Amino acid sequence: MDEKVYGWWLPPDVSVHGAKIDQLITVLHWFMLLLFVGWGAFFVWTLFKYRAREGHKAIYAPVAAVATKYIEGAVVVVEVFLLFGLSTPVWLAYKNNPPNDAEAVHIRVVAEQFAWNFHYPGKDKKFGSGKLDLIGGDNPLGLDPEDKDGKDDIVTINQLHIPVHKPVYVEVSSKDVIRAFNIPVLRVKQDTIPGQKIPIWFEATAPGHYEIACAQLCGLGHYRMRADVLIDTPEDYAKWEAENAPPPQEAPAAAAPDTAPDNTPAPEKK
Ligand SMILES: [Cu+2]
Repeated sequence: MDEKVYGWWLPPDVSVHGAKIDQLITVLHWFMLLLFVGWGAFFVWTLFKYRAREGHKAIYAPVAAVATKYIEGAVVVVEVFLLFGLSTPVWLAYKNNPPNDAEAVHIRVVAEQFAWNFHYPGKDKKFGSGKLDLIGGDNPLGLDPEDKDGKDDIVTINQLHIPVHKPVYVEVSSKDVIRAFNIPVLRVKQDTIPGQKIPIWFEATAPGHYEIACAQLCGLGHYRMRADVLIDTPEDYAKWEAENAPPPQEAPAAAAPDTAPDNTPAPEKK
């Protein structure tokens, strides 16, 4: 990953919906700057004007000033406008427009201590089912080997591959505690909650190698919940899919240890 792409300001935006979010962030920051400078200047002015000095007596009763009431009223009006006039419409436009089911790439994300599991449905576009008691070191999602829908599924750890220029529909969940799935360059951030599958979607506009972070302090290993997101060209994505399906646990290790994955370049058809 090229860390130089992350400068001092916002990370690069390679998302279809990112421009609107950036616009919102910019407006909010200018408003916060205005408030900060305004209230800061007022604070310094009061320190000077009401400082302890000869012939001056402190007043303990509230001051009946009219101007500050108008200013406070104006701040409330602007904040209501920011929330209901700018933020809510952007959020609703996003949340009410999930991508077309047929054309989207579906991925499930399951967070755990302290890693990200990515589950792809494979060629049949059906996720294999999982069982809690099957979860183990080599089967982090507890996928049932008997389930035919799961035969061609791909499971990766800390490595998310997505195709460029294609909507991606992700359901995020967590095995244990609340975390937050955050891909800064795609302007995606969604809490992961145990027991819930929360949908989120995005579309990348350029290939590249970036970073996923956990944006919710979730334990001692929170700092190492970094993962790679690889935005592939359609050819690279197809190649990666072919190379990684079926998943490693599918290989009949006891039956044919020598001929296992090397001689199977293409995914097996069921
Ligand atoms: Cu975390």
